[in-house]
Amino acid sequence: KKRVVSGVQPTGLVHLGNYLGAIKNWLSLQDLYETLFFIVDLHAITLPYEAPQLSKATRSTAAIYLACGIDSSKASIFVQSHVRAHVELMWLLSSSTPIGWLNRMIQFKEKSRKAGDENVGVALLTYPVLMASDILLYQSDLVPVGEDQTQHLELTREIAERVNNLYGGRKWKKMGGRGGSLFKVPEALIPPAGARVMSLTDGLSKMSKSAPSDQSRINLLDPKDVIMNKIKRCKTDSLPGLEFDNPERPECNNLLSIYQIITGKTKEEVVGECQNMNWGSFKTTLTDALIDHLQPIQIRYEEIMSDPGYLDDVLSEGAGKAAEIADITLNNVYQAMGFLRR
Ligand code: AQP
Repeated sequence: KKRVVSGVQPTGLVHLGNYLGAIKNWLSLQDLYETLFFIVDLHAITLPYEAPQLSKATRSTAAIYLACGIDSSKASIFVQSHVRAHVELMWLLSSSTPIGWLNRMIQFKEKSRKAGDENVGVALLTYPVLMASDILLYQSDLVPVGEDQTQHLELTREIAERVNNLYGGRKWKKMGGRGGSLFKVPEALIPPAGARVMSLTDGLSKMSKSAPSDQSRINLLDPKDVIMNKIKRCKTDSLPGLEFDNPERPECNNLLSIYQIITGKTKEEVVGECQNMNWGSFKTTLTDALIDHLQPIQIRYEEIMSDPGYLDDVLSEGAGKAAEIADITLNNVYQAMGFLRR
């Protein structure tokens, strides 16, 4: 079976974008592939954060994975920092990553501009090397990536190739290894179209955890009345009828797309049902569909959170399975790079 890895940062509340763009797609992946889904807590400290919130958000995100239907008997579910190899391999990889490669990362440029110089730690620059480590440790074949992550995956591929050339093959054999590639070079798994969820208050920017206004996103754990209120107040337009793909109507396209994915209907079905609706009745229809979809997830979430022992067991078993794979890669790299082994 091919191996797939993916993760979400515990930086805040998991929102509809994370769910429709990532977690929901993992459900079919766990049946097709060998999957490892982690909570990338080490990535969550690359921008200023609140320490007491980190562990809470980490548990909560893990519980959300399970509540959404990620199944620990199919996928390994674990916390990134519980598998020490992530940080160790990152250091080894960083010695072969030119600073220029990191300086050109768009996300670094954008996030550092927003955060201001005083708030930009070195980790924000080296973040993509940790992401490369997350992927390469597991010899992953496929990585589901949104548009915003394609540049980072390309960098991962470049780092893998460079380290394979510098230390793999015959050179590794000389060091007592088996030779061949140290890392598999992973491919992107492009998520289904329409899975990019935009902000409720601006159809041109993505729904995001870090956007200052909570009004701009639906969080997976938002209660009924909050969802109702957010949809009621979300940005719309004053054109008649509703339509997909009109560049003049990004909000309209976004809300219809959310409705389509959440109900599992085809685009044609949604057009047939909604094209003549006014905003008032569509908003009610969308709110009902969101509540219907999210309520069972919220109920399962509460059950999981009320049994901490269960969650601990899942995470500990997941970390154990992940570490077994990760340690093999890490030891090979140490050997190939010439480190004295105990
Ligand atoms: N709006 C979105 N639409 C579709 N997919 C999205 N993802 C995030 N936002 C959307 C996907 O969720 C996964 C986990 O993302 P992350 O935790 O690494 O955070 P992020 O990509 O930086 O996005 P966030 O959650 O909104 O956080 P901030 O505010 O920090 O940018 C990824 O697969 C991502 O593509």
